[in-house]
Amino acid sequence: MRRVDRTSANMNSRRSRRDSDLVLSNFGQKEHLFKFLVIGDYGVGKTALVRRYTEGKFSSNYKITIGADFAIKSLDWDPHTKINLQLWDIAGHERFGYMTRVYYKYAVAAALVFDISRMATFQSMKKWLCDLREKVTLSDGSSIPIVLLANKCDISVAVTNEQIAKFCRENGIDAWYATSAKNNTNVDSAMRYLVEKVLSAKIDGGVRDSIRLREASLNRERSSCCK
Ligand SMILES: Nc1nc2c(ncn2[C@@H]2O[C@H](COP(=O)(O)OP(=O)(O)OP(=O)(O)O)[C@@H](O)[C@H]2O)c(=O)[nH]1
Ligand SMILES: [Mg+2]
Repeated sequence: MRRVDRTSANMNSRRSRRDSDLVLSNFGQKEHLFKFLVIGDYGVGKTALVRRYTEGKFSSNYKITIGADFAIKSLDWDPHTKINLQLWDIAGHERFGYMTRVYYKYAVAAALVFDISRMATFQSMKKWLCDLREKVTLSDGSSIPIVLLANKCDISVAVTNEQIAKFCRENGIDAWYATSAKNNTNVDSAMRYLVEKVLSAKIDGGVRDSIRLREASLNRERSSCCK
């Protein structure tokens, strides 16, 4: 996975193409580039999920993510559509939190990840959700599609399905999956769900222009969701 420099200037200068765009290939095939975020507390398995999805690999070693990494996965969605997913794996440790605004920019969907064996990481979901909704909206003011991932379902469970379903109901999250990066459980399905949501929301054409990062002053209006 590629490490992302922790300054917006470097990030912009290193981009070879826009974060989210639509191009027509020579063969009349539509090609999309979608930026997805993977967020949640440290150690919940964000990097492991991204690695599982993009490389088909898993390691039991924990190597903390510094700042953010990203990885690309190309999907031949249908005979007319190719999708390049840019998965941004955001460091979960609080000391990197000050950069989330930059990392979230131009995202069109997000996976919120917690560790199903650690209740505290589930309780943090509200904070991550609020942060995301405050900082990223579509041009019509709606929030980007979100999926909740209860990761490490291959080990002991500390959060029940009922608790997860209730959280989703109360917070407007339409889907959640019990995942295991280790056993490759539901990782593809969760990502597929997000792609379908983005495509069906018809934000695929000129996505970049349809996403805007809210200014700090606007954020204050919505900050109540975390209270
Ligand atoms: N059993 C099990 N272990 C997992 C799973 N996913 C991740 N892990 C382990 O959990 C630890 C943390 O995983 P990471 O993917 O590095 O966690 P992270 O969320 O990226 O953490 P930060 O980079 O600090 O934000 C590692 O030791 C992984 O091997 C899983 O599905 N099952
Ligand atoms: Mg990581």
